[in-house]
Formats: sequence, C-alpha cells, structure tokens
Amino acid sequence: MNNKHTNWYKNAVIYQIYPRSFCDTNNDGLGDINGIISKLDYLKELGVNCVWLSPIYDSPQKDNGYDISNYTDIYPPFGNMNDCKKMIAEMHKRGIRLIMDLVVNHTSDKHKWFIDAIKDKNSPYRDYYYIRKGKKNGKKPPNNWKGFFGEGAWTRIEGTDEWYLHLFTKEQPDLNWENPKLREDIKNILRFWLDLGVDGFRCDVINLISKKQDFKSRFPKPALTGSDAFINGPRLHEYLHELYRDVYANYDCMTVGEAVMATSKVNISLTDPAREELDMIFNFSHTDSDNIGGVKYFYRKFKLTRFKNRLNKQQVSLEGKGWNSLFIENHDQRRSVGRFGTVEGNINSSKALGATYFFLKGTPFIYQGQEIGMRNAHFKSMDEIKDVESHNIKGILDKMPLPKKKMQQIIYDVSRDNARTPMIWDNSEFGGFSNIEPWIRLNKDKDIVNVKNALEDKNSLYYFYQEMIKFKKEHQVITDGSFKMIAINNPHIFAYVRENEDEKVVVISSFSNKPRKFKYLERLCDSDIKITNYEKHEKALQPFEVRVYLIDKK
Ligand code: ISL
Ligand code: CA
Repeated sequence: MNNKHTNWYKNAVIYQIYPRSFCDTNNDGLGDINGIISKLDYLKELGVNCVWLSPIYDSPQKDNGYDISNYTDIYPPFGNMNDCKKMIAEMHKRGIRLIMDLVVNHTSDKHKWFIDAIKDKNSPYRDYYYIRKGKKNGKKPPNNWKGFFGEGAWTRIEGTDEWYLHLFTKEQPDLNWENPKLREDIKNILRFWLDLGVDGFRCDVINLISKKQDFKSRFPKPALTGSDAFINGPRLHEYLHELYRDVYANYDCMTVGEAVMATSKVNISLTDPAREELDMIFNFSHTDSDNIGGVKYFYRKFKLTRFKNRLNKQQVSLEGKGWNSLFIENHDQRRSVGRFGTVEGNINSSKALGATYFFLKGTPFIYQGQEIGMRNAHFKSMDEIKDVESHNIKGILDKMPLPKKKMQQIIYDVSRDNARTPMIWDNSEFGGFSNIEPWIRLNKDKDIVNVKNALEDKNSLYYFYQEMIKFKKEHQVITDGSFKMIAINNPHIFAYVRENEDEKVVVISSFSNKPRKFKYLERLCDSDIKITNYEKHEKALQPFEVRVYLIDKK
C-alpha cells in the first residue's frame, strides 16, 4: 500500500492552544473557535506553522474537555462544526496545520456508549468499558488500583454490585481496547477528523490504553497502585501499529503521543519509524526533574545538571532511532517563568531557557502565553482554582497528617490552573480576553505581561521567539544536525553543538545570576553570534546570557 505519511512534522513549530482560555468573542467568559480564528494572524506573525488544539469536542467539561461525550461534535459554547471547518480553512490559508487532541483512553460518563453500557447488561457497549464485579458482594472495588488524581480507580455502578475502571476522575471511564469493535469505532473517529482536513493528533495518555488483564490487587502498594498493569500495557504497540496501518498511513498526518512516565527505552520503541506507531511522544523526564518520582507535589530545588542530564539522555538515546518533542510548558504544567532555573521578572532568563530547549533536536512546542512570558497565577485561595485535579488532591491531603499550610501552598504553586488563566492580549479590564469576568481569574500582573506590551517592545520575549523560529526555518542543521552536549557537569551553563555537513550551531546559555567564565568561548568568534540577549559580549557570560553561534563550514 502507498504510505502517504511523510515527515513534515520534523519541520513543524507547534503552538498549543487551550481553547477555553485563548480568546472569547461572544463574551460568555469562555474562549471559543471564533476567538482562535481572530488570532491566526498573530500566530502567523510569530511564525509557527502548526497548532495543537486542546479538546473542543462536546463534553460536560468535568476535566475541561478531556472528558468527551461526542467525538464528532463541538462543545456548543466553543462554536459548531461550521466554525470548526472555517477555522481549519483559515489556518491552512496561512500555512498553519492543525493537530487535534485525541482522548481515547477514556470517554466522559455522559458519552452514549457509557450511558448505554451501564443501563443495559446486554448492551453491545458494555464491553467498551471495564466493568467488573466488586469484592465482598460488590461492596468493595474489584482491586486496589489507584488513578492519577489520587483516588481509587473504580466506581460502583449505582444499585448494582458492579464497578467500572477509571484512571482519572470517576466521570472519565476507561475504554476497553481489547474489544475490536471499539478499535474500529476509534479508527472511524480518526478518519472523520482527517477527512475534515486536520493534519494529525496529539494522543492523550496514549500509553495507558492497554491494560494487563489479570485485574489483581498489587502488594506491596506502590504510590500509583496497579501502574505496572496500565502503563505501557502488553498490547500497546499492537494497538498503535493497528491505528497506523489502518488510518495514519492513508493520510499525510502526524502523531505525538503523551506518554506518562516514559523511559528512553519506551520512547524509542514508540517512535522508531520502522515500527509505524507514533511520530514522537512527550517525554516528561526533564519537566519532572524538579520533583521526586514524577509526582509534582513532591517538588524539590531545581538543579541544572539534573535537567541537563535528562534532556541529554532524551537526545542521545533517540539519535538515529526516533524523534523528540521539545517543550517546557503545556496545560498541565505550571508556567516555566520562575521554573527550570529562570527568575520571574528577569526576561533574559526566559530567553536563555527558550533558546536552550528550542534548538535541541526535535519538534518544538510553544504553549499559549509562553512566548510573552506569562507567569504563574499566584493563587491565594481554593476558590480561585477550578481544576478538578487540584480539588481532588486537596481533599486527599486534608485527610493526611501533613502540615496543612505547607501542603496548601504546594497546591497553589503546582496547580494545573497556573497555565490555564486567560491569555492576556492587552491591559484592559479583562486583558482583551473577554469583555466580562472570565471563567477563571486573570493574572494579577496583566498590565505588565501582555501581548500588546510584547509587540511594542523590540526586546520582548515574543520577538526572541519569533527570531528563533525564523532561524530554525532558515537553517536545516537545527532540524537534521547531530547533537552534542558540552560540559555536561557545569552547574551554571547549558551548552551544546548541533552540526551537519554544512553548518555548525553552538548554543550557550547561562543559568546564573553572576558573570561566569566558560572556557569553550575561546574557540568561538563574536561575529558568529546570531541570536543573543545582550548587546555587548564580554569575555565571561553575563547573568542569564544566551549566545547562539552559527559557523559556516563551507
Ligand atoms: O497533570 C498531571 C498530573 O498533575 C499529569 O499526570 C496528567 O494528568 C497526565 O499527564 C495526563 O494528562 C492528560 O490526560 C488527563 C488530562 O486531565 C490532562 O489535561 C491531559 O493532558 C486526562 O485526560
Ligand atoms: Ca466565548
């Protein structure tokens, strides 16, 4: 068969839109599709050539759209199918492709499959989910597995002795991928969107779709009890290849899978082109470097060498074997400002971090607002936080013998809502996001950090990102060159070389607030500096200085 799947994703710079918080055009306090359309010229100007859109499907919004009740319709407050088609056309007109978020590990409990499954024991949809008899005459869950939001992974179906599996909230029942009929339905959903013109998918928690079928309790209990059964389950590769063979191969589309707790080995096996599964995955090893065991609530002091080592491992292990995604933010992570060695209020530090991740080998992603240096929300009460995860965790922590004030502060600091406050377009009352009070409060620093200010300041982070995107497009070495870390043990400086036959790029960033000497600089010429955040270059690197050198080898 003719494989239509090409490698355009290697040249993509992808901008993630969280629709709820991007731009509200009908003044209901929620972002919408028309809002996205109204900002496409802004994205074109920035230079990105692809958008990843977080879910816009119909949904009760228990988890902001990551709980889908209808895969082929739009959540009405965001717009309708015609708006969606218009958005796709307007994007394509500007040379911007679109990848949709695809959430197929679970549905909403309001999806017609699930409603039917629990209503009728003989329903063909019953086997679309994991429904099992509880222990102790149905009074206790079938096993001791735990989900990602801290709760037990089973909920009892009211008035029965049966329970259903859900790895996220109880309103997000897990789909049973063992059932071939379900897999055919999923493929049809993929085809529906590809035929409509979308260019690919960001596949939500994709490495959870296969589960070990023993459904036994695990002892002793690890923190995420049962994870050996549901992370990278036994049929994961088979299912992904099946989707590739039956769907992706017939379209020029790309896929990026969110892989929870992925090791390099898993990363290679999921992205090796010969296996025909996914084009790339999100590997969180570097964003997890400031916490213990991948649990964001157990955060620890940032250490540059740890961050460097983890990114180095991602880069080196995939060389010649698979493809990387590059990111420092998304809708689940707190903002990068003030994180990963940067300092809030110091734009140079965000430029240093920006160039550091952006020129690694792989496809860079930019999360909405990252390009203007949007900061964390600095929440002061649980009422300001809407995220179901934060509220669930708060309930659980409150029952534990832990220092209450400290735990509360941790929730404020790491809540996913830090990334979900409205995009700030200007300094008007509601930040140009809306004309009414939005669904979640605006950042208090909206008069400082907003798009209008960024566009008026030639030294803004926005223009720095614009410059980086342009540079990447103009120099193939950023896409295909080899990667080599320099001075991996240096605790203040992140430096690496990208090189192909024609060109060599050296990226050097200081993560220190003091001047730092760096021996490697002696080998380089100031006249080769193409991107930087300082006008003059001293012998030593200035605080948070970044220099991107381009050396022509011909
Ligand atoms: O954010 C997390 C923990 O705080 C992650 O564990 C996150 O839940 C995990 O990466 C899965 O995320 C994805 O699936 C979830 C959804 O809530 C997230 O927004 C989505 O990105 C369930 O669909
Ligand atoms: Ca709206």
